[in-house]
Amino acid sequence: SPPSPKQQASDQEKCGVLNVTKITENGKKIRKNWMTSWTALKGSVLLFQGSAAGWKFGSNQSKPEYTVDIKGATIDWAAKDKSSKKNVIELKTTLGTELLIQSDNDTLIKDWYTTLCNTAGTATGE
Ligand code: I3S
Repeated sequence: SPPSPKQQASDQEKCGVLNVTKITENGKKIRKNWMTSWTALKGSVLLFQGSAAGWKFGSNQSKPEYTVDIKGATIDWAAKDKSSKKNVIELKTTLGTELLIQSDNDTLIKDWYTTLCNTAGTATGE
């Protein structure tokens, strides 16, 4: 039977278009490469999908998509020295991956900030 509207709502919690770059991979600093991505949060898993050719998110990537579990991740507004862009969120996972997430839309980015904080925090049981 098809999922109820309630089930669908809990399966797909939030999605939208954001600018994103990975800055650290396995604890090692990597070159910034800002990309516009379709972003979806499902449970504590954040999925980024590229549409443009050449969309690449760090190394070891065969598909134009990237998923990261943000359970227990540290979420904060990025310090000025991390980027010249406005509205930049810094996300550090427990495995030492660091991402920057950005949008010029103030309302949109604040919504994401709240959602990401709640998701990372709730998942740790704090
Ligand atoms: O932190 P950085 O290195 O100043 O970041 C900028 C660079 O990645 C730059 O690319 P190239 O160094 O490959 O030219 C990007 O175009 C900029 O967008 C990066 O800075 P912002 O401040 O936009 O995050």
